[in-house]
Amino acid sequence: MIVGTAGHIDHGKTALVKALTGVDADRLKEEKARGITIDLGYAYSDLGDGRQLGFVDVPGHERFVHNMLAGATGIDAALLVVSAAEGIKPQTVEHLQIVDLLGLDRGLVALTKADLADDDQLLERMAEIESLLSSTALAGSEIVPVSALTGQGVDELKAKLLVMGESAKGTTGFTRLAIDRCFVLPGAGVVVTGTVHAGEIRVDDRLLLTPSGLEARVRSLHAQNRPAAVGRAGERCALNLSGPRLSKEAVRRGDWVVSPELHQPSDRLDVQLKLLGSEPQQLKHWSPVHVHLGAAHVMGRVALLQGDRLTPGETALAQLVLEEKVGAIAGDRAILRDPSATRTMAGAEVIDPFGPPRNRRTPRRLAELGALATPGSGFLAKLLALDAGHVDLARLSLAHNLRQAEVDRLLGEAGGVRVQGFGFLEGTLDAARRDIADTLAAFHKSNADAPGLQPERLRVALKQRWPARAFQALLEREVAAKTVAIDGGFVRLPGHSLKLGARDDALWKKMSAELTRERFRPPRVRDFAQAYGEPEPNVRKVLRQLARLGRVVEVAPDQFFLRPVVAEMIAIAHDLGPDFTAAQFRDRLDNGRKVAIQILEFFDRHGITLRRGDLRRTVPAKLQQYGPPPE
Ligand SMILES: Nc1nc2c(ncn2[C@@H]2O[C@H](COP(=O)(O)OP(=O)(O)OP(=O)(O)O)[C@@H](O)[C@H]2O)c(=O)[nH]1
Ligand SMILES: [Mg+2]
Repeated sequence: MIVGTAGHIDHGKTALVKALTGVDADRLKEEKARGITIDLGYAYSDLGDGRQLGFVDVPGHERFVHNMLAGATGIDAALLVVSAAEGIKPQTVEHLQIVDLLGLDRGLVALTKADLADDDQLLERMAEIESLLSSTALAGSEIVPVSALTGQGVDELKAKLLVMGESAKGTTGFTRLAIDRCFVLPGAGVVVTGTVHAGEIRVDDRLLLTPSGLEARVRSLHAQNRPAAVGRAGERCALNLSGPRLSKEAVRRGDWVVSPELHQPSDRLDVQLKLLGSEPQQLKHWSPVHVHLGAAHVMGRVALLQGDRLTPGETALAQLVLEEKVGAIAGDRAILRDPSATRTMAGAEVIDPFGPPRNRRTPRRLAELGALATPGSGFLAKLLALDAGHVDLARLSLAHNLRQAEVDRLLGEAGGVRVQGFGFLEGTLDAARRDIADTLAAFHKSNADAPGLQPERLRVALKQRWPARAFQALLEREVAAKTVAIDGGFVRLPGHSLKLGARDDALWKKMSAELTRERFRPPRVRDFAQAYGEPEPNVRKVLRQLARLGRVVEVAPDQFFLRPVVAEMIAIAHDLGPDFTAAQFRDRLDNGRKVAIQILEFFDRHGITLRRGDLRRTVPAKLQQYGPPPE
């Protein structure tokens, strides 16, 4: 478990960490010279029995809150430090707000410099602190008077820290580590350090940096300051990385090292936003803010999704629109500070790391976000139960850092079934089946001479409007179940066959006899028109309708062949063996050079033949494209 300090400048955080671990976490020259902490410091205390306490020591100075944030987002428990000599000060309050907004509910308070106060003063301070904590997740936390100078209370504090338990970070998901430092170690190369937020990291793992996408192989690693074969969620690790384009300059604090599966940087985070009650005024839509997430710090704007203003102390759905992409998953906490970075304004919990750029506040989207905001795994059942409820399972896996087995388990628990990449409830699938069948039946009834609906037309004609990809999955399910058929790009009910009007039907009978008789050299549209005294456009219309039904194929403009004849000609071409000429083909069909070449060019266009110079060969995978050749 990693404990992070918090508290006002000069209240004794670094001195306390030293008293607890023996390590001076102020490592910078400037820190030593000024006697203040500027950047994050790290210290570990080995207790000899395998147990260990890890500390992140943060600066208290108001100008370095951004550094404090880079450390605080990875910790499991807070050690709030308040000087008995000074009591509650501005960064005591701000750091506590941050800890609370991060959702940390484990912590202790160290009432430091106890040697400078008498018992009455200590009791008074403790009462003040208790009341400050009471409105936070740390309400009721123990307050331990300590002195780094005399050693009073230090052992007691250590014992209490040790029983706070284990890190709650899960090792089951894909790996992600938030980088807070990057440096070059002579002889080793690029080293990054940070907290593993999920999963495990092993030597030789091939990982990616988010958002840059740079490749990084783990050459060696330290976990909690010791050489290790594996680093686990909840531990601080140092990774020695190598990669083709990796350098110290290419890595920044705030980048993530992730499993390739998890690399999906985003600049639109849909969140549940809580505006602090201490804010002086309402938060307006599109306010600029500093956003701190993981160890990252970027500028962004708040798009409010419910109303145009948010009242201090209230919570609402919002989209954080960032100036740079970051790595984020659902459940991550972000802290928002005002544009001049002088105060903490709000906290945000990521609900969907891939917020849509458009339609982000439609009723449908708000219903989805409301379902997603349900705590625990209950969100999935709620999403599925929405009208036209469906879940993109690949997106779910990425957004929640879940492996496929876990996604399937949760889907099962929520009563859902997988159809290709989507999850649905059975009832939803039944309704979609009826909707598709009813819509097609109605269409066939009023359009008896049309072969059916193109898929996109069908999608928008349904009672229930589905996104294109979810509809595709539903439609393929219907095709597999043979409740609908797709012919020549048209969806129809299996029982529907095209009915030509009596006139057109008579025309087709005459033409089909000719197409059979002269099967390799069939008459063209104009020939039919002249022979039967029909207007050309009508002949063309009838033949095109039959083409959509798959009865004829338009091999060259206005020249239609019966479909089985096309299959027969493919078989003949194949029979000629590899590297045949147009003349050989023409001789077999006996249909003249011009038509033979038109047919071969049609084959070339459809990938049925490959042409090199004057020679062609058939492509085995394409031989059945027009069905089996007739006996
Ligand atoms: N008398 C007394 N002095 C202390 C104690 N702890 C710290 N100090 C002194 O208080 C000063 C500040 O201590 P630090 O530990 O650097 O304070 P800090 O909270 O880390 O300060 P920042 O990191 O800059 O926010 C130093 O001069 C310490 O020697 C204590 O228990 N008793
Ligand atoms: Mg310090």
